[in-house]
Amino acid sequence: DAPSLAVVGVTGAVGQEFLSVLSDRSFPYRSIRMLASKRSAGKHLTFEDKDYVIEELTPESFKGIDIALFSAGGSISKQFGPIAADCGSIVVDNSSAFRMDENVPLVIPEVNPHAMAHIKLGSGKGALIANPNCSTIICLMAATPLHRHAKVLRMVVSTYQAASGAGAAAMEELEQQTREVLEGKEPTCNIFKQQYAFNLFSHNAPVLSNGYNEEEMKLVKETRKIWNDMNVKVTATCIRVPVMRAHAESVNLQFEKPLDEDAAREILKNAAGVVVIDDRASNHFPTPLEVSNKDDVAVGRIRRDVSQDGNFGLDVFVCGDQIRKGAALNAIQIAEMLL
Ligand code: 11C
Repeated sequence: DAPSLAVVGVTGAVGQEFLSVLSDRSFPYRSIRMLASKRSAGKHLTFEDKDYVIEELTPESFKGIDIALFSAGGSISKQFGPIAADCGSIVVDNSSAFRMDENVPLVIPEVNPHAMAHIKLGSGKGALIANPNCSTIICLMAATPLHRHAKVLRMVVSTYQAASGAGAAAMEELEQQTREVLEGKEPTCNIFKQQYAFNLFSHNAPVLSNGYNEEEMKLVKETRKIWNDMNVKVTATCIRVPVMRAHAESVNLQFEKPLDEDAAREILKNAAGVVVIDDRASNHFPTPLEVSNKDDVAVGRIRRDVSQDGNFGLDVFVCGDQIRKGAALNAIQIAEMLL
């Protein structure tokens, strides 16, 4: 039998993308429960030509649900994720709530599918599976194929992150501010403290006592967990840029074994979920717009790091759709592995 599904946070940017990706990939299901906060309960939505009434998320929402896709923020996940798992649902959670819990697999299907091999649909046992942070997913889609060949010892990541990472309201704010600035008006700042249109700023996640913000430390900690390598050295600087829905990242890699740029390009061309856009002659490399609404992560600027000896270092530039591979698509690929 096809599984019964629940989508938690169905009115959000990722919730809506869950539905698009389910439909695009013809994900099999026998029923879908559309769940959101009280505010949206009672509203109607159409999915695959069928009318659904959005239901309020309650502890009773998960009875009979096989797979629950969560994207309603960390506190909702913390409260309702374990309830759903206790009801026998397999929860694929897009929030940061359980990512670093040692009993919860943190999975990118192309990278570490084995981490969730013990979780079986139809066993009657519920479980939690965490979707990594979008900037980690996009970075590791490019870095992992190279890591498998030459073992990354150290990785330096600089991000250029889109509005979508902060939700649908942030995307609206970027659009509204752009219009306001062009009209000579004062830009409205509700989501971010500073002007976003025609500007960029350090990622809005809270800054920790070590000076890194939470987004940066997610890259550090999640990489170690996903690669199961507590020794890999990772540092990151995360920046919010006025782009709508795809993140870009500069990734500098230091390897244990030599890996030249031609070999790296071939490895990336053959990597699942990756496309190489690396045309030096016409200066054509990945852009956020080119990967928007696309499944694959694009990699380019593949070049030897001249600051390192021999072929022990590479620089690459990566772009990936934040809402799709960075969130909804990755979660649904996890769900597909359960089928
Ligand atoms: C961003 N990655 O682009 C963030 C948002 O841990 O799931 C998602 C935060 C998270 O702003």
